[in-house]
Amino acid sequence: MGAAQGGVGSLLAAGRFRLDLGKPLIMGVINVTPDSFSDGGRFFDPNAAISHAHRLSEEGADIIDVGGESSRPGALPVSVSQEMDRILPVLEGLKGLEKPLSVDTRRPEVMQAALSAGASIINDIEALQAPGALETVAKSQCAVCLMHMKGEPATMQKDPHYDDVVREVLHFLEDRAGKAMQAGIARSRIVVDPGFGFGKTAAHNFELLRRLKEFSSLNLPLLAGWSRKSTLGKLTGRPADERLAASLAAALLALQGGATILRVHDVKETRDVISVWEAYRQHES
Ligand code: 9MG
Repeated sequence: MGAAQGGVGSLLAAGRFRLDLGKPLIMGVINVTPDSFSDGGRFFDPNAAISHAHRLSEEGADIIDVGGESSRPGALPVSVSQEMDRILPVLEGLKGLEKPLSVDTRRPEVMQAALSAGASIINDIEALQAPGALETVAKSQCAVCLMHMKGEPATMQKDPHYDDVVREVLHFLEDRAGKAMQAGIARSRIVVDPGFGFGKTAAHNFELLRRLKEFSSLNLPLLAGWSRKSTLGKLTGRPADERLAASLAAALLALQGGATILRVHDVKETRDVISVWEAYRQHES
């Protein structure tokens, strides 16, 4: 197993943090939006977002991911200033938290402001394709998550098509990681993510999950986000706040496929899944 992919001794360099990739990590989600699909705006108020981040941290989150723009299917973009107004007070309020803060944004201006406010990871659903994004991340020491998305959140679920979803997503991530490294972002700072639910049908999402091991060819740590997603709603017929069991099942399958970072809403329960997974792995012959 390559040094940056995960496994004993490999580390993710994220600003002043070094995250051990030898065991699965949990990224806890904080949506500072009025219209999130998963928590319906419960953390739109900065104080509510800050308390929730502390709670997720106490429950065992290794990373806190703060987002000020909804990326749910059908969501419309917000302005740069709106996005900053939402996330900066939360980052400010979390300065004392001894955990790396990640910011879910695709805009270089927001990335720069977030990094100055103490963020150590940029989580970009557009994989640093916005003009200036590669350079902004390159000149910092933060880690970056490069995610695959086909289309834009507003329209991405309108009949997405792939000839071979795994090949296309893999090729995209390889290309974006290559561009990031050419721009000066060290391999030890890069995470990749197939982007479950972003311009993909349920069949595409399950094909990616079934063949997740193929992503190990990239030799980079893999992040998976299945938590409460609509594919799980379609399967179970349940609303977002009743998708815990389905989310945990998907998290376990993602671990089995080689994911090293799980982006989740339900940290405490995901911690238990990881404990079972770790015990199972230790006793593997
Ligand atoms: C912001 N966001 C929503 N879902 C996500 C996922 O699956 N991965 C990443 N990296 N970010 C996500």
